[in-house]
Amino acid sequence: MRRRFSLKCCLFGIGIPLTVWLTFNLVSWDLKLSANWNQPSGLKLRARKSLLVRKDKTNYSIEYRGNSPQFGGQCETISEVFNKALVKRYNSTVLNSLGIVSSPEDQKARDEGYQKYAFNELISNRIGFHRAIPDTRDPKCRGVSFPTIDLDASVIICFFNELPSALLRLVHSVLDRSPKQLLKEIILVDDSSTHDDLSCQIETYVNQHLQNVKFVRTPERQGLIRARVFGSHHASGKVLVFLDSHCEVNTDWLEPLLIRISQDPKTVVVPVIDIINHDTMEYQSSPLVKGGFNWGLHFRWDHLPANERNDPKLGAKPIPSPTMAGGLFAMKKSYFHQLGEYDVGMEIWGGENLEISFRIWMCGGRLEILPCSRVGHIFRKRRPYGNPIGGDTLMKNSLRVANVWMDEYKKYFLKQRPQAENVDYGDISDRLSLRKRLSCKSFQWYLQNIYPEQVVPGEDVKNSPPLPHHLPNKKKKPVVIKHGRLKHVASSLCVQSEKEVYTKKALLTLAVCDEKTLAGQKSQMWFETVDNELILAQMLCLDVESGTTNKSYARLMKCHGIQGSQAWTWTNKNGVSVLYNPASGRCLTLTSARPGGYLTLNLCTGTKKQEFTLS
Ligand code: UD2
Ligand code: MN
Repeated sequence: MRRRFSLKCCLFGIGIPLTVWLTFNLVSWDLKLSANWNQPSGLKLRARKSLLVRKDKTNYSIEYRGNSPQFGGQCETISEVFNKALVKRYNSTVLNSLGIVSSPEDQKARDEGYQKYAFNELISNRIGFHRAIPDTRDPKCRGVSFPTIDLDASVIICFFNELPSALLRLVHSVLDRSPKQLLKEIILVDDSSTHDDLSCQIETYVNQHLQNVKFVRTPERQGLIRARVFGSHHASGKVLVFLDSHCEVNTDWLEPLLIRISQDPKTVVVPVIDIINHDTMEYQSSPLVKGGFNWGLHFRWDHLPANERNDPKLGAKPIPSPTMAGGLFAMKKSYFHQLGEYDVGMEIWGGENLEISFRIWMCGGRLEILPCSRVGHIFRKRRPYGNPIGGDTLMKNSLRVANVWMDEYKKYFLKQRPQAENVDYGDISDRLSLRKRLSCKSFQWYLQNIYPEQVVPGEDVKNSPPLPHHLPNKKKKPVVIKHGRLKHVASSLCVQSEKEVYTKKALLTLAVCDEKTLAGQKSQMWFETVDNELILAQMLCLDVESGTTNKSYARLMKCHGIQGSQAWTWTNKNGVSVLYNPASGRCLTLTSARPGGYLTLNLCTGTKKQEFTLS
């Protein structure tokens, strides 16, 4: 409401004189900047064009120059989350039972959080704005003294409808873990979030409590690509560091990035992207890999070639990478502008990471992953936001990439995505002239010199297959720490499978404990592992059907080794020892305390129906 009102006011009250003034300024500004910068960027060309040619796009041009629109006044209330988070510090790197769901209100908050953000809001809010995280760097990176660095960074964080606790934990992690002299500022770009109240609260919090953090807002939703360009135009540091809005930076994350850029201003650097588990918020180390892509123009991770894998300096040495994932990288501001910023004809999400990667390598730069810089990111299973312009923005953006950068190799993309033939990808002439102006090399050169591992359709397979996008941990052999019967305390009954121990999807039930026969030794014997799995008869894992449905049954599934639905921790709730599944926030519960009673997952209330032992 507030926002609509202020926009209206803006449009009718000062809109017309403002437009005239901005039109005038826009033209002289463009000329000024073209003179300052060696290469005028695609954005400026497009902005000028759109001003002259497409009236409906006038606002779009203006927003790169104007101040960000403000809400009319203060937010009515600062919510609980903010007040609590201000004073709290979560000092452990282990999350224990933070995700426990013990009331219908908890359950509601958790479910709504998944809906809105596609990760566990309950845990994120309970952690607050500060927490300790494990230092995931190779020991070779630690304890080194850094040289004097003659650069400073503007950290640009664009967000659309982000959960405040996730965003502000990132902001505080940057403030807490970056040397003051190297951090020029943090720029928060609100890409016209529609959660008005939260957006206003974030702005108020930032203005009241944080120095060196600028809050700017796009007047209308731009998508992450144009929002980043918008943010970069507000930056005054020598280096731009882009981060997704649900990250946390790790110890000494900034120094390696800046040092490398100061050695070579045309090197674009990427930290290792550690994994923040979307269900549990646990911070986990990622393996060292490179960025690649497939011919459908999806980003993927590739193994390191053997010579790099066996290099004794691995872990501390830069890893040249054919592409970047997109969300986290640093480059010199002057180089960002010189190289043509981003393709601002791209919409909302997707493809810009491959575009900038190709551009960097083909136009004389370099792209590296720096293993001594670590930043965690919440990898989600889905994008929780919509797209106001409709259509498949990844498809449109990828078509722009293929047509500008891929020369004759674009046919492989079109073959993979035949639907692309009929998609309008807009005008790419600015980007084609940029490519010419920068005298960029061919895509064939890029494939031969930068990405020789890539298999071109029709050519022989040369190298090992790619890794999947989300880097699941490798399946390890289970390490058993304890074994025995899983007993329900009050009834002294034992948990076993409803079917044979090797039957997948079988539900779990209670039975009279059989401690005498050989069959009982097997069918009621549970093995607890270091990874918090409970494996029946060393065969199948205790698993839950689904984390969010109201009543989910416990069942046996093949062990997948990535925790989640198969992780169980012993937790004390109201003096009762319960088996808590962090991924669902729920506890193992009986339907009834008699033989044949089933086991389900329920709110952790600490009742007798949830009290178990392994003995
Ligand atoms: C990955 C990248 C992401 C981007 C994307 C391809 C990582 C970790 N993330 O997807 O940065 O390169 O691939 O385009 O490599 N946002 C806006 N406005 C919008 C939509 C999104 O500001 O209209 C923000 C969003 O709040 C987030 C960032 O852009 O901070 C990236 O979006 P995402 O997290 O949904 O992308 P992700 O991680 O799936
Ligand atoms: Mn992201």
